[in-house]
Amino acid sequence: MTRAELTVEDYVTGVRSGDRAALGQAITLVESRARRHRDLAQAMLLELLPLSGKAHRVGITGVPGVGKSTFIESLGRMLTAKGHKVAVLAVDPSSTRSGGSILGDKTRMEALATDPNAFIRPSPSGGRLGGVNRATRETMVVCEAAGFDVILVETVGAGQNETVVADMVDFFLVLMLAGAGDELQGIKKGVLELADLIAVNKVDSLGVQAAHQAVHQYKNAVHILQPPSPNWMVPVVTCSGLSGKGLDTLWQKVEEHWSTLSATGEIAEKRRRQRVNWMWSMVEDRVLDAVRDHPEVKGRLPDLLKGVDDGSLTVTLAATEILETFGVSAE
Ligand SMILES: Nc1nc2c(ncn2[C@@H]2O[C@H](COP(=O)(O)OP(=O)(O)OP(=O)(O)O)[C@@H](O)[C@H]2O)c(=O)[nH]1
Ligand SMILES: [Mg+2]
Repeated sequence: MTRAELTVEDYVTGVRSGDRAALGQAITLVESRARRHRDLAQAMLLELLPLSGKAHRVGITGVPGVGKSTFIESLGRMLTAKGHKVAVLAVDPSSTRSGGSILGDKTRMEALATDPNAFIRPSPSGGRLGGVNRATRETMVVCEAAGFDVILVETVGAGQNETVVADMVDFFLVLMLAGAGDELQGIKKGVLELADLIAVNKVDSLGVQAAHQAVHQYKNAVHILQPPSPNWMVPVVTCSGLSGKGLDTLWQKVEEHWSTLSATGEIAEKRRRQRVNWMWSMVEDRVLDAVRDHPEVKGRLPDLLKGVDDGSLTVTLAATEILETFGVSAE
């Protein structure tokens, strides 16, 4: 059967039955930017939504080469061995440019990719961050409805992606390397502010002293930041994605975070806030697209840009004219 022939019920039944081909098709539907797919996708999501929400959603970030893919492969396998069903999603709007990294991931996550209790989905290609964001959040719903109880969302630590991912997960994990200041690692202080846990990775290649020093350094960095919750002090641990060392302890922290913050109601509150943020960011995206695509706005734009450029027009006047041309009055 081709995708065009599938009904909402076909998708829902397929996803619920745990059929992987159906899961893949449902995600492709969610990722589609075609108007006719959008209504179908939303109708499907409406039915899947009550079945979702029970999974641990964990975001994982770190600079290129920190070992994210290797880490996720080991952690994923450890979790499936414990009986979990693990979905791995990626948020990386630049993945079309670095197409090689997806290929690399396929080989790096070889064992996980063939694990019947794991499901790996790279980011939708060619998307802007807003689009990738929407698709990933909705893919999460589909995976949870399909029975996945751990969702790992990977993103490259190199820009605004981290904030976007931190705002769609319950737990945000930052992988770091030892022996380099955060400036050297190209990671901004802002990322540490988002962290629920910091893991110094590749500990297998470190001496005891160096590992200890790195932990100390990040503990100091975390210490001066506001904790993400009064009930959660950000732990700094060491691990090795390659050898699997430390992953057990690390996952215990994730579980501990989940049980503590579930009990206080903070997980539920965080998710509620995330949904509201998501709604508004989607409104912003759509409105901005509509304004930019408006034929009359497009016609006026060259003159307005020129005016803003050469200083003959104030920015406020230009913005006001764009909005009025679009149909939003200044008052
Ligand atoms: N010694 C050691 N090497 C590791 C470890 N994890 C990853 N590596 C190596 O580090 C390199 C990068 O690992 P990846 O897992 O691809 O890193 P990544 O963060 O996914 O990289 P990008 O996808 O490019 O952002 C590879 O050569 C790995 O073999 C580790 O725990 N210990
Ligand atoms: Mg990778």
